[in-house]
Amino acid sequence: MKLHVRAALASAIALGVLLGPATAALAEDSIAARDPNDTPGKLDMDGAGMALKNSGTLFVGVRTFGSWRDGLLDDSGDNRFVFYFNLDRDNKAEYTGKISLVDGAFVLPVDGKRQIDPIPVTRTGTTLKVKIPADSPLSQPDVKFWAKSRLTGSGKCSHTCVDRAPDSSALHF
Ligand SMILES: [Ca+2]
Ligand SMILES: [Ca+2]
Repeated sequence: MKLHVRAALASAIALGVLLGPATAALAEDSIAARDPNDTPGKLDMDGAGMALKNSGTLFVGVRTFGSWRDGLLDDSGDNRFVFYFNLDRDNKAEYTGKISLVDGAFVLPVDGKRQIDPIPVTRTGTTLKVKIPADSPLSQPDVKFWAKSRLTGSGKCSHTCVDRAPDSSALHF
């Protein structure tokens, strides 16, 4: 049991570090949570993480268990990672972004109270990471973040597979 706890902790730390070694070193705050192998299909998330640097730059990201091809998130289809940002301590997200592949690059357009320019997304292996500038309304120390993946494919996902991470809560500092 002790070993199990230690492995889970090490894995959560690894997920935080995936947001970037420089990010981790300079972070004012960082948080990461594992998500179980709980959803069929290729977009089953292994975890989500968030880090706020002293500069005010906010990083958010997710990692999947398995690999998948970029085209799975092509803008012409319905498959997405959806990022939720709750800024005022209620249970609703004020801003929602949906990641897709547009002209060969991943991007996060954001809908919400104020207009925000689409934010570039970086893919490294099975991790998607978004760097949100310090002057964005999303870069708040009390931000709550969670993510969903949505995949409509074949087999068990012929209707739609949705994974949420964390399952029933949000990441917050
Ligand atoms: Ca999962
Ligand atoms: Ca989940």
